[in-house]
Amino acid sequence: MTHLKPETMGQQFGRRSWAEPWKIKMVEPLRMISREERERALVEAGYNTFLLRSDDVYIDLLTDSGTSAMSDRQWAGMMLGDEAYAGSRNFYHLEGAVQRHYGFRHVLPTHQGRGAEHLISQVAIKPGQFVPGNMYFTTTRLHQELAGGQFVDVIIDEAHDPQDLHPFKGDVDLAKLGALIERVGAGQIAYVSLAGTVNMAGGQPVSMANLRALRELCISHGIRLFLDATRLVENAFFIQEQEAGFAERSIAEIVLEFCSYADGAWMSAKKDNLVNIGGWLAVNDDELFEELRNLIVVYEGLHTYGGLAGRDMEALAIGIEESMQDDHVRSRIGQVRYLGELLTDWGIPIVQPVGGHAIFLDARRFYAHLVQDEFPAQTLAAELYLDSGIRSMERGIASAGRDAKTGDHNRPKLELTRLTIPRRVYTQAHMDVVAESVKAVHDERESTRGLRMTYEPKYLRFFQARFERL
Ligand code: P71
Repeated sequence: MTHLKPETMGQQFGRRSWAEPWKIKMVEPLRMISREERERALVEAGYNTFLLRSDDVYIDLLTDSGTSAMSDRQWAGMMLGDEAYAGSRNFYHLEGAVQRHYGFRHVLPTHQGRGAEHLISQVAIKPGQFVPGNMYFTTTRLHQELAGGQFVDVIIDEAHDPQDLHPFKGDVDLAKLGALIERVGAGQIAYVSLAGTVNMAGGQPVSMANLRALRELCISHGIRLFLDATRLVENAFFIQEQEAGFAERSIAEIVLEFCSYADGAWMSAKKDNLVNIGGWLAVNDDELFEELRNLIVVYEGLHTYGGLAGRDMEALAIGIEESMQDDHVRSRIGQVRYLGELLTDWGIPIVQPVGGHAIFLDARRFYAHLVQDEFPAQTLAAELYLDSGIRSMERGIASAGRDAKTGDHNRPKLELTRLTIPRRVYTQAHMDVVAESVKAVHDERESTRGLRMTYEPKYLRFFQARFERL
């Protein structure tokens, strides 16, 4: 065997290395069970990674939602929880942090993102109205539909092609939106629902230029624009890096400008904002706020806690500040990209360009011999778990559910398996182990069989569906 000279990660890519802007103060042991035990656990879970026990998982890349490590400052903040039923001081800290960093006037805490989605959908959608958006997200679309709305995908076509290298695949196709307005009339459009970055497209960003043009189009038709701000900080990183005129602007400044073009936003704070639970909803309009503040007491709690403990709101207020720091965002996305660079170099099909929060394996090309109805992405998630105990998430035909009218499967173009990287949790060595496991599963791809669904729940079926090997 030839002896290769070891090189650091930076040297391999011809640059100086950088490192995470933190050090580790507390560790949580990981456990790896044997291959036989994993096989048993997988059958028991019906080949659905959502149904595995986390004790049976080695490296957990199911989601970046609520799985981040909090800082020492956030933990200290937890001890300063003011658990008053009404008017907790931590609420005012949270309100101030959202106002300062996202720029909206009125703020409501919610138990998590979907709590906020529920409220905004119920208040801002009239039955029969349309809700155009830059690709669907599962919970977002469901709440829009439950409020009587109909989601319409107006993202650019490039977003549906995993190999297209467009730098802003989250952009809205203004011609598609214009055609919808023409067809149904502006009055039949509840609002435009814009996510930055776009989760289901692979964590792909929206450009500021596109948003500015979108804003103008909305204003000219009197249509409101609401943001899904869940991973907006990550979106700002791509604007800073890729869009002309933003290289010298901070992440915080870019986020603030982005939000200035919107009428409000909902947030799953479990992602960008670095907390294990929480969300918020923020709007500018007084009347709209009035209605939301009234509805929140029915579903979430009083408007100064919205389903969160005082300590949760404090950790969230601090998490918002930390999430805006440039060196934090750079190392977070840098880690995702490192994994992406390895897999790309080894010829493993992934969504390109690599987005903000995850590597999305392209299961269609990975398992070219499986048809979509054999659940290639679900199969890949199962095989990865079997190989190494790594947990990933299906984002394909199972996630897309059924057509509300015809009852047939929705068959999305993207059939993906997501390796989602929690923030501040795993190291570069973990990424190496993950990459090698993906490669091992890839090497065995031709002998892999697909799955059949044996149990299908009515709502968001992917969470609890069960499968069997074909
Ligand atoms: C993710 C999640 C969590 C999740 C949700 C549904 C199915 C599987 C996993 C949640 C989001 C999100 C965006 C863009 C709103 C929510 C809901 N993502 N918008 O990616 O990504 O927030 O989970 O706090 O209710 O694993 P919530």
